[in-house]
Amino acid sequence: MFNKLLKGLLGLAVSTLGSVALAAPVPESGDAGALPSDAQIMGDIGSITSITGRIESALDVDMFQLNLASPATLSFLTAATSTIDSQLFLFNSAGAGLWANDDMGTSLDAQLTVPLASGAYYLAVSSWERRPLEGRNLPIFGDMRGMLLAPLNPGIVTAWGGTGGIGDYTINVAMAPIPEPATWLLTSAGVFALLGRRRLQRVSTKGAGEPAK
Ligand SMILES: [Ca+2]
Ligand SMILES: [Ca+2]
Repeated sequence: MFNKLLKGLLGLAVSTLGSVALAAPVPESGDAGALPSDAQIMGDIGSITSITGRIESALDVDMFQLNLASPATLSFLTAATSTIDSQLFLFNSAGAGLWANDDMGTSLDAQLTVPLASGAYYLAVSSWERRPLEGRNLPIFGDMRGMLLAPLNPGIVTAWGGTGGIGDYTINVAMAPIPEPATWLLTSAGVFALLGRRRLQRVSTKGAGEPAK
């Protein structure tokens, strides 16, 4: 049974490596839209290692729709090779703001690292200081440097305000799965049961070799 478990785990590791090997950089196709209705559809986030594109005018914003198959901590990091003062914005499947960042630390490159449930999300990239607005034309996020920002206003993104610089970007994508508590409990219980059984087997084998009292 222990060998079976080991084989199962090795199989899982090999299939995980296989899926990682299939992940690839994805370029912006033409000019990605700026709102959920015309965002570029990217599919499964696990198949993407990076997104490359271009902010081609002072008003350009690129939005990408991503699907997360299971809970994970996702990292979107604008690479230092990018030639814009990048900002990253994450929206839920309805287009409401979740998280934003302009600069992380002393860098002008934006970064988002956040735990997320499975589902559809919209990631937008813009040049500072082009920012998302909700239906009343209020900014969805504030404009503070160096930190992860939660939304100021809960409305969904309907437009963008301000202008930004022109240039290229690369957003590196990384994903660390979050095990579901129930799965962990079941796995731990299984491993403890297995270890307990092996220990009992050892004790009984040892006991069999001892002289009877
Ligand atoms: Ca673009
Ligand atoms: Ca920035």
